[in-house]
Formats: sequence, C-alpha cells, structure tokens
Amino acid sequence: MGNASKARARCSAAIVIACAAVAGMSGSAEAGKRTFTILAIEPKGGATIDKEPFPAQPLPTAGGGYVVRQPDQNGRWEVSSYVWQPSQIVVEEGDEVTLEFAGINGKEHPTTISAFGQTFTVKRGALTRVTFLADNIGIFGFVCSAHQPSMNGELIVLPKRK
Ligand SMILES: [Cu+2]
Repeated sequence: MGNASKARARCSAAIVIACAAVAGMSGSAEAGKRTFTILAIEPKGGATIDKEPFPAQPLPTAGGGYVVRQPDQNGRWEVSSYVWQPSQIVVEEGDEVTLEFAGINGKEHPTTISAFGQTFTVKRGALTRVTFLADNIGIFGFVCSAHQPSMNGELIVLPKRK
C-alpha cells in the first residue's frame, strides 16, 4: 500500500470511529431518561516546609470551599478543596434527568438547583436522588452553599435534536 492509500485508510477509520461515537450518543438519548452519579469529594495535597515552603498567597478559604492547614509541629502543611465530580452534566431538552448525589467527603452539602426548584442536603455516606424534567435550554448551576467558590456544577441542557 502506498503512502496516500495508507493515509486514506487511516482517515476513513477515524471517520468510522467518529460516526460510532455520534450514534452512541443518540442511542443513549433516545430513552429520554438520563441518570448520573455525582460525588461530593475533597481532593487533598500537602508537603513539608523543608521540601516546599508554605504558600505566600494561600487559597481563599472564607467560603469554605478551600481548606488550608498551616504547617504543624513537623512542618507539614495541607490544602484541599470540596468539589463535585463530575462538575458538568450534559442532557437534552425534554430529558427526564435523575441526579444521584453521593456524599463521600464532608459531613453535609446544602445544595440547590434553583432553575429546577430543587433544594436538598447531601450527607456523607448517603445517596440523595433528585429527578426533574429538563424543560429549559441553557446552563444551570448545582451549587453547595457550604463550600464556595469551588463546589459549583453546571447542568447543560442542549436543544433537542430534530
Ligand atoms: Cu459542599
């Protein structure tokens, strides 16, 4: 096979993969019922001051979304942040959306999805399930008021494909 033929073969293989991905998307959307699991988690990192100095400009902790621990007696300092994982959910207009929030880190997360009239508290070790009709197109927040500015998610509602 010449170089041009090889290039064509690679190209058509890429197109097949792309088409399969699109077909998969429409397949999952056909049912109109979409369910997602969203974890409340707290990634954490740290070091000792002999290896890395404590940050001169530490993270903004006032809203509770970031936690900074000053160096302890051994010189160890830590930073963490409360986040939703994943923090973006994509659905289509008209889908019946179920979000299952799982509390992993943090005692509780008072949460609102104001665009869809949902207010609830996600507790550690529990699943909090909300179901609603995505009847508005746009980008809508799911927000934990206890952990700002980091614990914000977006529900993206796309126009329904014809
Ligand atoms: Cu929270």
